[in-house]
Amino acid sequence: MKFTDAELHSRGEAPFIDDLPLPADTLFAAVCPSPLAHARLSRLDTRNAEAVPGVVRIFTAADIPGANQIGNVVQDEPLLPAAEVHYAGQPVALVVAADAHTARRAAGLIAVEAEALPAIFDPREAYRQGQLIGPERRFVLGDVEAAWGQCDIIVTGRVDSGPQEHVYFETQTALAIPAENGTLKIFSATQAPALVQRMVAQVLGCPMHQVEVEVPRLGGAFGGKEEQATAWAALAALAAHHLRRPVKLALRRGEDMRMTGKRHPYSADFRLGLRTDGQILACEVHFYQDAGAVADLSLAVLERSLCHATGGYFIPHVRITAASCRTHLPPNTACRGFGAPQAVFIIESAIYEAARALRVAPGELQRRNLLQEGDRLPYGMQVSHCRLRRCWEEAERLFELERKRAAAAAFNATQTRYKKGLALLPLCFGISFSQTLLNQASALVHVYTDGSVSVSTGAVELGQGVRRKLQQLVAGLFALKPERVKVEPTSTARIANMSPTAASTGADLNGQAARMACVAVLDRLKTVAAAALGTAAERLELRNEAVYCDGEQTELDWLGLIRLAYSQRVSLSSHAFYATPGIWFDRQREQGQPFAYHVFGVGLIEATVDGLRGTYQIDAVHVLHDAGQSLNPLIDRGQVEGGVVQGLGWMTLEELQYDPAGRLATADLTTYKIPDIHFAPPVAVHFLEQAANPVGLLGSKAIGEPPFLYGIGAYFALLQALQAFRPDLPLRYQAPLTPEKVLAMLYTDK
Ligand code: LUZ
Ligand code: MOS
Repeated sequence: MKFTDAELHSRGEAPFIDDLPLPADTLFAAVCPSPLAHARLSRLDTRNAEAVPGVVRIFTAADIPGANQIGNVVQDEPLLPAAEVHYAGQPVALVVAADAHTARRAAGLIAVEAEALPAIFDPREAYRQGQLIGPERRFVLGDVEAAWGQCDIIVTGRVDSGPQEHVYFETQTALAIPAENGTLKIFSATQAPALVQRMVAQVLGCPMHQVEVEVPRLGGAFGGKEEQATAWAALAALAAHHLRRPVKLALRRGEDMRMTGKRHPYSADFRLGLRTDGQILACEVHFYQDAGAVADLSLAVLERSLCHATGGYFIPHVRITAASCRTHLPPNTACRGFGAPQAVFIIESAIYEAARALRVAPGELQRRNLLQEGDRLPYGMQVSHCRLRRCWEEAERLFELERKRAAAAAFNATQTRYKKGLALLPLCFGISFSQTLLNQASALVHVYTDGSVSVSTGAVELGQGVRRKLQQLVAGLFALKPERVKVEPTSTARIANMSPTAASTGADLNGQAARMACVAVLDRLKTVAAAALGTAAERLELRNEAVYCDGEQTELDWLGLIRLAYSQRVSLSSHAFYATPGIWFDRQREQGQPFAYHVFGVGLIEATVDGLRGTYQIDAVHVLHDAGQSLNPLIDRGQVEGGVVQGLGWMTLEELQYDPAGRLATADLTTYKIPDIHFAPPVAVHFLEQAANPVGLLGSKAIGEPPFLYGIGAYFALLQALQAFRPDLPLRYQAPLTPEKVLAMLYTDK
């Protein structure tokens, strides 16, 4: 590979699906969205749309040859609705035309005749009406009822967090190309190629082997393409199947924002009991998750929330109840952190409230209750190799916390217009898909006769650098220069049944499989070399593209060895399969060992609030992060920085607003503000040293999602600054804390 993905990105040369050269007879599709949030469909009047010159055909539910169903976890999601619509923006018809502009214009001319039905936009209201997706779940540890009596103080409260748009650079895109004999090749911007393949086959009523899904790379995903790339690929495939011509469907930003789901908003009630010495004894939380209109991944997200309900703390008596509530909004979905950030915001809010009641610094309560080795989590698993206290202690020293606290206090004592706050966020994030079965991966490695290597896995490159990590891993195992190793685009024809590239496990799972495949080839090569050199295979190793025996270079180099093995008819290819050992979860008892390990760390956020304007600045972020023995510290640093900034955005600026009919009012980036280069603070990233992960790939730890959680500290840094203006401030835990809300909190007494 001449350039890595990172190099291609920075040169502006990384091709996405939208950049692929198109076959000459390609047609273009556009979606007609439902204008209503909940309605009974009576008729789609397509006459005006059909009359537009260039329109080739309009597809509706009646055109689906197989099952009109793309629900994965729960079968509750039609590709195109036949009778009812369940959210504004839901695709009701597909227009195919000679060009995208014509298709879009025609889609706008379809009259959706429908009878409006009552719609719900609030998860608590959905809960009251019994609109639940799946049964309510409950995790219990200890005896919470008995524990309340031992508490000196009990605080209660309500916490809300808002939705978050993924804002991947590349919008949802698919290109379906008919090939010979009724087969289809689909280029899909998906984190889950096997899911797209399965759903397309189901919709078309054909075997999965008729459908190949290939992903060159994604321009970001953040969970938004784990489940929600499927519809667009299936729609393009439906049209290509009928018309026997290539069909491309690429959403525009506004369409994408209106039609796809977000991070789940959560509302929660908490009750936290402590002793006066600051030890937390009991915790009760009730989550109301806003699932949107269909199940999507909501139940899996809910499970991760349950698992992270006590954050980085040990609480001996716990009862967590969680409900996934069906509303008439686009189906909410995976988004970096997958329900853990919402849960952690809630427990951190409870602790902040308790600190106020006890008149101690929040950091004191946090430190006192940090998880340690062997502590039991609400799902029964004991933390092992716990590094949280070590992280906290090192962070206090490394970040010069005492000095920073004193400086902020001195600043606040002298300044009237500006006040500073700082907050720490301890991280404990479980790694593995909580659905045990998804923790599997395979890899296919070929060594060609010129000594170059091809690696295929199920990992999708989404900007997180997984290709680079795999390339480096394989080059290391064969002792080759990285340029000799190519990591292939992800394809269902090379790798079957891959799990989505998600849950921060992409490099972990696929890297393990790639390692096993390489080791199998390597073992064969060593046998060949041992025979040729008249020695034992155990004495041999590969180094610097040559064979070494007992540490001495032999006359056999990499290319010579490959040619020798080929001439002796020894296979230069291998396929390998990896399944994370030791994990399980029992949903009857709500107990198990769902995670292979945990990622730890501590983040510090410093903020300054302008009490006149309500605006604020995040001054600096310091992170001490446990990346294990990092596979690539530069990539991991980028993941930490990006995760932190995305977390800051969720807590501060990013606010989606809907009109009373449930239509997104902030469907572009002028009204939905995300952190930009001016907002983003410097993020100082330190990795915990001497931290090899005994159960990770070459000692590494997963990196993708955990650092997002550090951004949650911003909410509490801001609250602290606000309390410096007004010690009697009525605290509210309602993210995002936009400048408008800051002003309202400072100057109104609600
Ligand atoms: N996807 C999923 C995920 O299906 N299960 C998970 O546990 C998960 N965790 C994080 C992100 N995506
Ligand atoms: Mo994800 S939220 O790991 O797709």
